[in-house]
Amino acid sequence: MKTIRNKHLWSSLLVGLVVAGGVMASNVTLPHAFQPNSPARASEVNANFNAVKSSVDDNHGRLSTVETSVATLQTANGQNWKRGGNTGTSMATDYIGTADNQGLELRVNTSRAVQILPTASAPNVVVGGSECPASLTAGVKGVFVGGGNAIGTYADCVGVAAERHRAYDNNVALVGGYGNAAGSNDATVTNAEYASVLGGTFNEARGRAAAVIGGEGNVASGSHSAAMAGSYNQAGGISAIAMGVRANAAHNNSLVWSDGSVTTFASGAINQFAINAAGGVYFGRGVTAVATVPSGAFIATSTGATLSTGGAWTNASDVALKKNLAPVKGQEVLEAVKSLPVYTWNYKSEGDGVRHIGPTAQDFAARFSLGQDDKHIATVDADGVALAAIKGLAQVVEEQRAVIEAQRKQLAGLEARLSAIEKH
Ligand SMILES: [Ca+2]
Repeated sequence: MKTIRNKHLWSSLLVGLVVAGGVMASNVTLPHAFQPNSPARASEVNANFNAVKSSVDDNHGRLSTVETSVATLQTANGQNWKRGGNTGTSMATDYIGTADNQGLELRVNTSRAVQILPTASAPNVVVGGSECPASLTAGVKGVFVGGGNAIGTYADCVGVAAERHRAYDNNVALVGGYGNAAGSNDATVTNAEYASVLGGTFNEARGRAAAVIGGEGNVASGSHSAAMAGSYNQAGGISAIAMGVRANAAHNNSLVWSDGSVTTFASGAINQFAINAAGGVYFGRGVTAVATVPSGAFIATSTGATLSTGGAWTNASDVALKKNLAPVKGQEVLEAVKSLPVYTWNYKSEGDGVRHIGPTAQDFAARFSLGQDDKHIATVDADGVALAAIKGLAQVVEEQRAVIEAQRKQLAGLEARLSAIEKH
């Protein structure tokens, strides 16, 4: 065997072997060192070579492991979500989230922005920070809590339950606002599902499928009820609606609107539509200007007809609203009235004991041809017929009075003549 006498030659050989592999070699401790002018035994040289071979073999194994890991990482990298967006994904199999019973949290600038919380079925989604966190009753599912105080700008809400958004039942939603609650705060999370509060402050949608739309201090406790905007409204009846200020729709299917001029304004019966409006009520048709309720009117309409604050229905009769004015012969109207049947009767929709008096619309129309059809009698026409008949009757009376006066004068003349005869 050839003898190697130079230690530096050994070092160059080892470095070359390692660098040729492309990786750093592990440390090698050579069992023998050779000195200049000292013979190197074959066994010692072989031992050194064996040590080098063992190290090279070890590095080979390590490289194989690294190559396998790199291949695995390359494969995994192709499946990761990328900042620049992915291609070739499938909603059926690809998703961001967890595969176990752990939630997912999104943060910005280290602050919580969104929490997605797992349940046995529909997850709960809470948008907002942790400074003023929403309160979700244990066991609820399918809940959505949007911004509002959940964003967490009111530090004083921490520890004050009423100032947090609260979700008491399954599948409720609190979209925004502050200190709102959806669902009923009781022992079950299924008796007021689908309730929601759109916004506002300290509103509560307690009934099943109930809703509050903004405002403050509104409560919709009836199922399918709604308290809409305004403040301190209550919708306690089923499918009831309360609007304005301090309106109380306590009965089923009632709709109550109040202006806040009173402490409370409540429905009085089911299926009732109740309005409390100190500024009056206006009904318009095709109105493009401001709704105006004249002084002295409670209900005004775009037709000009009103209900006075004293309780009198008042027809529109302004000459400016009229055309084709034609004179009326009072005695002709009187003759028609004389032939007009007049009855006492009751409406079918009212009780038999509620009696009225007047002609039928058909008899009225047959004689006067007034109004829109022969099914109705407008009060303005009935009044007009009565006035015209009165004028006709007054004319008759006046003519009779003239006859009587003439007869009186004739009688006076006769009496004078008779008296003169009797004196003779
Ligand atoms: Ca409940």
